Amino acid sequence: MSELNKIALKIICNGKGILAADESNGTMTKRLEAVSVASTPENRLLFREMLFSSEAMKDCIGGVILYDETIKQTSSSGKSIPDLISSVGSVAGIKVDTGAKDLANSSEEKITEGLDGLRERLKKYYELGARFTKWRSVYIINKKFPSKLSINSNAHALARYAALVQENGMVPIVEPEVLMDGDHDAELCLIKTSEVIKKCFEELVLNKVDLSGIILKPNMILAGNKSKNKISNEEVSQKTIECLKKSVPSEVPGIAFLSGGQSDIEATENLNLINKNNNTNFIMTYSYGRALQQSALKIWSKNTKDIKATQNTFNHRAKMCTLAAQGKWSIELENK
Ligand code: 5MM
Repeated sequence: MSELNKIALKIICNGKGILAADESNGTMTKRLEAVSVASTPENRLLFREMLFSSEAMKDCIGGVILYDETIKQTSSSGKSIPDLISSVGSVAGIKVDTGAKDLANSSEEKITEGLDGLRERLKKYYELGARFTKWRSVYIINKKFPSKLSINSNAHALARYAALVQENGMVPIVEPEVLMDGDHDAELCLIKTSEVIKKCFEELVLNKVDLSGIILKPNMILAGNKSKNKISNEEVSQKTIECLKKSVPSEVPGIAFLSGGQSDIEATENLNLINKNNNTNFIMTYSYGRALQQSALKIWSKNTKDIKATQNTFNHRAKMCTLAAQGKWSIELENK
């Protein structure tokens, strides 16, 4: 077993999942202002530190994806944030892309940037304690999109990123996200997501990336958020498994889904069914941002001094997601 494979398994085995807390300052500002909390470096740290020091970290959260600001911050106990995370057996990770920019000659679409100077930045993040990384590509979807240009360019960038990350002893999370926005049906999502993922693996192989040392972070197969043809959670799970079976090479140890704008319960229920129906060898778990944090943020905003209530809310969400990652979640446990 390679070192990279060991790190990947440590992050996602035994029902553990990933807390995506890598919102850039722009996104975090939107999230905090939506609940009337000022977005200062101190408040961003305060909220995140509460999550990282909660009880559920030990048994549920195998890895935390950080943003550049957070990985360099110090916790109230004096420990660095990566040390705080590793002290409970979890692994610190870092978002290394520098964001999605307009794609030349297809301006409705995006290309994720961040390759310039990446090798040097990776060395610094390793020294700070990161052992895995994340790079997210985003794709709009309708009959015309994503275009071949967007699929090819983003896959190329993801693969070059992943190769550099492995060269520096860290596990790359490869995140191609086909967005939920639109009135498309789930069948189109299945077709387009399969095409996107297949192209990513073609490029990963070309770049000689060790597939046993990556984690794939895809979207689930869903109808668009404005679609009139919604499908059941059971169908979501079946179509998602069908897509991954067809497009992901068997060497990949695990798949950690993004929540993508689903409600926290929906993201949990869908993950649970995916695991109940999982007839592959892939570990299927979560790498949720909003679906793990939203409820805790809401509680915190009511009284920013109430650390206990905020942590209790986060603990419950993380426990529910970890049950779902084992196919053991139920609505009764959810409402207990
Ligand atoms: C946590 O949010 C990440 C994006 O932040 P920026 O847009 O500020 O760069 C995002 O990549 C996230 O990790 C994934 O989309 C998963 O989050 P969700 O909320 O979709 O589960």
